[in-house]
Amino acid sequence: MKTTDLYLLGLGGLATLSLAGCTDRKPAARPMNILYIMTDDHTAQMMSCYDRRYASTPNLDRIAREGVRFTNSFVANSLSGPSRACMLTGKHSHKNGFYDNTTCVFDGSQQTFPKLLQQAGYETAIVGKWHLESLPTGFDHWEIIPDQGDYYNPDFIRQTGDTVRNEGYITNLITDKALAWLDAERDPEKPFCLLVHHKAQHRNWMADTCNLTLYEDRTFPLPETFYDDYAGRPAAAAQEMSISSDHDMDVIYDLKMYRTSDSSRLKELYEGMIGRMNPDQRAAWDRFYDPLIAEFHRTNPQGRERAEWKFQRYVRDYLKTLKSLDDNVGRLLDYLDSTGLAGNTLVVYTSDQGFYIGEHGWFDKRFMYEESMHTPLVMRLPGGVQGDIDQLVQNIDYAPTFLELAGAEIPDDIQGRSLLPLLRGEKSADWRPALYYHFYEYPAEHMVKRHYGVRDNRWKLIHFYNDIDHWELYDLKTDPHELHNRYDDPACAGERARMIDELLRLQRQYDDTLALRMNGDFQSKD
Ligand code: SGN
Ligand code: CA
Repeated sequence: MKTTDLYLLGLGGLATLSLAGCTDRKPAARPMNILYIMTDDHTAQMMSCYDRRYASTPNLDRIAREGVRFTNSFVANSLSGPSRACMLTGKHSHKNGFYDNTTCVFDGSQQTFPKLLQQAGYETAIVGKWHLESLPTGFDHWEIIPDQGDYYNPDFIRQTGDTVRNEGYITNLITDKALAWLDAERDPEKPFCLLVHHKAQHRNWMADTCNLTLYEDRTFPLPETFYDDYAGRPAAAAQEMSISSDHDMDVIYDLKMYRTSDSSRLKELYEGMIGRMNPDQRAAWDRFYDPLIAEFHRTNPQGRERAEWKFQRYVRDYLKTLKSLDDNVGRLLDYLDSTGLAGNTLVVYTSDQGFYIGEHGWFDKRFMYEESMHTPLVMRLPGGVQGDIDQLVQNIDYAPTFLELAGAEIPDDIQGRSLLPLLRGEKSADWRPALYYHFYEYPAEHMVKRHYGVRDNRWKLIHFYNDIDHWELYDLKTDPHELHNRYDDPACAGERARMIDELLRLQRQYDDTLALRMNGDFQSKD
């Protein structure tokens, strides 16, 4: 009998049936609640349980300490909308139909895990960033921000269809709404699945006024690859996500060096954002930034000095924004503790993808190179194992994990794999040997070319296509920063052939027919 069956029997007042013969009557097992917290553009280099160089994230680390840290967690398509669609459906982009942020509308009539959880007796809710163009389906309750939303005094779209401006800072507000639903609005008789989707850490990293002065006395180490020359990697050379380029990382919009007399590509966007602030918020903002702006114009750094000044400002803003995020995750964990829900709730923390913090000289994501494809993932399952889980996992795995936890059937067309056996410490000898990736949003902002590829525990093969036909192969063991493309290196011919076979195998398994056609000569190889 599944846990859900026990629960349903319990609801019908028949719980004792499953305990027939017992003298000591225990309550029926309740299905586990699910609290899924997903941030935007939060990368593992900025989470202290993964990397101690920059951030201190005690609340996020607590989930890992009391549960598990996945050391090899990746996304299938490193961009917000596509990642969310993969997560909701348990399928790669070519199956859920949401390939990119710019041209797609999520088909809300398709199968998603929240809908299947509803059928299994769960109450489902989402608050925060949605970013799938159509309105949410499969949720008993939802309140979302339009598109990317705003850090200050943001609008929220309600289930009634109204768009309502809320006074305050986005990360606090999303958490307030999540807590309000948990505490007073949900049906306490049903297990819940709540998705808390933050706007933070998305560009342009506008911190709460109470955190503005943090980290100003710190100078952070430049990543080893900050001055990458992109040799042997033409797609990496063609991107527009360079910290040093003022076209890509805007001094006004991204780094807040705003004067009405100056101009920049994204100045108007920034004016819209500070224009939303109330007088107190704006006064605190200007009090902090005005002296920095004056200093910036006085020193007017150029060349490498300017690039490194931009890096320091970027990291500080990112960390200040992260402080609110970590504090607010703490509020949710405290609530679970104080209500006793912690003992019966799976807590998941992840991001919609990784992000570059100066590696290769970049911000943003999109590429299959490690810092973007790799994604923080920590989970706390009551009664589950603790420590690190090293298997290769991907965001298409969340849907089947939650379904199995709920005791629901996992439909055959779901492409991900349940992580529950790993969370329960069961043997997993036949775990997948490699992961598949496919990025489509090109031509578009940041100009990262279309590509797909495969990553196993040591090697990575990437094919950039569309207006380029270029293959790359990396040995992550000897070249973890992916600086040396070994595709044409005769010493790697064996690994190259093996990885091409693995790529074709996965493209067939996942039925990515477009990609199979892009393989050129290899497609006929069967
Ligand atoms: C915005 C940002 C981009 C970012 C995309 C996608 N530009 O367009 O830098 O790559 O979102 O991000 S901005 O000028 O509007 O800030 S995603 O995480 O939502 O996919
Ligand atoms: Ca994102």
